[in-house]
Amino acid sequence: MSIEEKDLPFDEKIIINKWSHKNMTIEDYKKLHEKTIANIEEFWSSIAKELDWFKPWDKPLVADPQPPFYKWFAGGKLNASYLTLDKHVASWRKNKVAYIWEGEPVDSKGNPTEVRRLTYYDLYREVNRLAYAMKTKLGLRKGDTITIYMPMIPELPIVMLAAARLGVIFSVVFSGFSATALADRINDAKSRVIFTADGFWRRGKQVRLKEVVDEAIKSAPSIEKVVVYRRLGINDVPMTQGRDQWWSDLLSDVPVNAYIEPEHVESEHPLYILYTSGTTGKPKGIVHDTGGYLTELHATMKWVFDIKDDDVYWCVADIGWVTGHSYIVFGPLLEGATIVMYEGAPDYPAPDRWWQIIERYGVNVYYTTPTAIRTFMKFGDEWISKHDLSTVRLMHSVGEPINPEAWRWAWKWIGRNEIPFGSTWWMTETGGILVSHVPGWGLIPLKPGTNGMPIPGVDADVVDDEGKSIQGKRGYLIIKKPWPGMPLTIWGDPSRFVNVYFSKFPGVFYAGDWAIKDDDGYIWVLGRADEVIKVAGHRLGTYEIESALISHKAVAEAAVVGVPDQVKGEVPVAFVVLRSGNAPSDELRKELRVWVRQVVGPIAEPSNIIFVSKLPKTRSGKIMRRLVRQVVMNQPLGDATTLEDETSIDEAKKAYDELRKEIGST
Ligand code: 6R9
Repeated sequence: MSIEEKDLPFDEKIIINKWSHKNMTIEDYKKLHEKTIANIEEFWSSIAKELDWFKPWDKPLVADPQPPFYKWFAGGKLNASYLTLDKHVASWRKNKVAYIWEGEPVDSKGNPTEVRRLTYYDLYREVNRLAYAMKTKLGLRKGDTITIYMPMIPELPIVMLAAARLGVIFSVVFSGFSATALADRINDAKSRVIFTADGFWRRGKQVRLKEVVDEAIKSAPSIEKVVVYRRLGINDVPMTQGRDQWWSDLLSDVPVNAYIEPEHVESEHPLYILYTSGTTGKPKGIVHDTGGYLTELHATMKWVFDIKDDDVYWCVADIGWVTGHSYIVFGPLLEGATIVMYEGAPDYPAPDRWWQIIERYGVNVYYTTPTAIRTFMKFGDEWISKHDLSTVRLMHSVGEPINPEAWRWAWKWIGRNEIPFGSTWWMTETGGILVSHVPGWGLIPLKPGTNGMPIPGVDADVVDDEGKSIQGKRGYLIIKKPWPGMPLTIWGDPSRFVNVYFSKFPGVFYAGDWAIKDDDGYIWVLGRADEVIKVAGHRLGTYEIESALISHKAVAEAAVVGVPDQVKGEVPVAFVVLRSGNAPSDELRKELRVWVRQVVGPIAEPSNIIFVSKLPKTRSGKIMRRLVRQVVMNQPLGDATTLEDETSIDEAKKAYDELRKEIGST
């Protein structure tokens, strides 16, 4: 839901009186913030010192070989698995619960039938056992790459942590992606091993995963071994002799107390690759380092989430996306937090499942999404009002802009109109939160719908086309100085890294988002300035959906645009030109929707497909998606001087109007 400039309630400020210990005025915040960015090396070093390093760094920040390629804490050595596990196991936290996991299935009374509590010691043991098997049986070594395609079960972080222990670089692929998408990601990372499961529960149904992996491997020849965790216990899972192995068999003879010395990796050693969508081309493998990334997570866990040892913390994301990597796995484990993890759908068996979870475990710190909030608003207040959510003392949302109505609803029903509640802006590329309210550092007044301000140590701004800082007007969000969670590069494509992020405004990071900095200096991120869309918070490239459509035998050309949706924020709508010999029909429309689900994944399915005979293009043949979007939005076209054939717009309009009438939607 993009927020129009005119709708921004710039003057509305809410002071959280109950947050007396660290309230701050806007002026004080800005003054202190200035100091933190004046010397980023010194500032971030003071944070990094709070982690345990095997070897201290020689220099806090080194360009290597030149900007924008940086090494944070160069010369330093550490290990992510050591910091998230061994360190706690050597302390009083040894028997503290790390994960409270709830499976989706419920009994006849609606109570969950599977709840697992894993202490730090449990996790430590499982990670060591798996690392042992990875090393001795699968021959995995520091610098190797593996792919993980697993549902929301504790074994997913266990694989991530075991890999990190060995310095093995992992790439998690969201379990909702299709075989084709999975194969692309395996091939790009050249993984030798893939970890998966037989399946998982979603909305009362079993979703099978192993078959998807088998399909992907047909076109991903680097895979030598497949390790399958039995989550569902289904019997007819296809297993290929010599290649596929059950997790339980792999670990059957590994002693309970197996111990693997954590690899002392360089600060800049890649911890993981995470594929994300961009404007064109295949998804980009964003590479995060170890030392800088963990430093940023440590800082944001304290500042943004104000995490305390007696908190129960819940981030509702899926670990397949960056939010889960940073704020279900590495961030909260680094702090020794107790983390809730839920397998299934928010509305199963009834629309109050999430509220039950908050109540059941007494969640104190809650990290949620605008789409979820809007979905619950639609279900009606009666579902939330019957639950005691009074344990929640702090909350944030992430993934897309939050409209003030959704903010107000959540703040009232979950936040009792009294707790800090922000919308944290960041991206796969940034590693951690960069623009936010920081109640653990200094809380400025809240404004419903805003993202807050750049966090300490982060020099973010909004600029015009010339790169000049602007206020009160829409511009581009940029980060002017390096920050520790920044990507190392794009896996296998360093020049693309420079082109995509550091060329629009040379030397500074271009996020690709529209934003406004208001008169108080608060940042409002409005949405993407490129061909990326956020569907229910999931990041997709319209290009990926177009490629999927074009790969269908009936399709000649396709243009996909994101259009606002009341609940999901945005949904993809496709304009399709058919190859000769194919006629538009409802069956074909349906077939194409299913096709996109299969090629990319269910989240990419277009909400509408409109058949046209031509697409609006420039004289040089480039599809003008901006105009297509204006048609769908029923808005004036704006500058259309480069449009080659105006009848293409008239036709698109007519076709879309007809479809609208047919389905009776807006
Ligand atoms: C963490 C995550 C990144 C894109 C980003 C922006 C949008 C994320 C937001 C937000 C407004 C927020 N975005 N958080 N927009 N307010 N609080 O979502 O990473 O999947 O890489 O998406 O999401 O458009 O550029 P990722």
